[in-house]
Amino acid sequence: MKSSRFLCLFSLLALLFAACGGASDGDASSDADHAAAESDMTAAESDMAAAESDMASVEIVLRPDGDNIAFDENSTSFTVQAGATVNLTLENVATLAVMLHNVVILSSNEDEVANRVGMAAIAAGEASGFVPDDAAILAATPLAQPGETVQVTFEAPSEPGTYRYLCTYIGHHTVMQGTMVVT
Ligand SMILES: [Cu+2]
Repeated sequence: MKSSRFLCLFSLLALLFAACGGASDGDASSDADHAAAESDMTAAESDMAAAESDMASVEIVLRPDGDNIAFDENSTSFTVQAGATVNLTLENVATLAVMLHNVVILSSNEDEVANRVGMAAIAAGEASGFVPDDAAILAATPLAQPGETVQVTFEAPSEPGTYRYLCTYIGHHTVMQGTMVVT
């Protein structure tokens, strides 16, 4: 430490200040810049890979609000990219035997369509899993018993917008709804 200080001081006296401080600092910082640029590039590459895999598929988990006929507060809306592959999971955390649920995703956000599908589901009955044959249905999970987890994979609409989803188990469709936002 002492000797390097001495060397530096000596250089200063010899009017070689630039050579002592400047030049070596310059080398060090250009090495650091180089390393930073390389790590930036690595970060950019991994960001790109992440973006691509986001585009490829997205995991969505929905849950009912305990034993209430409702989605929980984190399950009333989710956002996906247009055209993304959506792996949607419904975790039926209810414990009451009557609390069966599903998730039926519609190609519309209109009350009229939601009501039509909800009513048709009741008519379609248990054999259909309460999923009627309706052109407005984009995707639907099977019916989940209390404690059961069900899943459906579908492609998000290519058109950005807001799409309704609902549980079509008997008596649930008017109150157990949410919206899928496609960006
Ligand atoms: Cu339900």
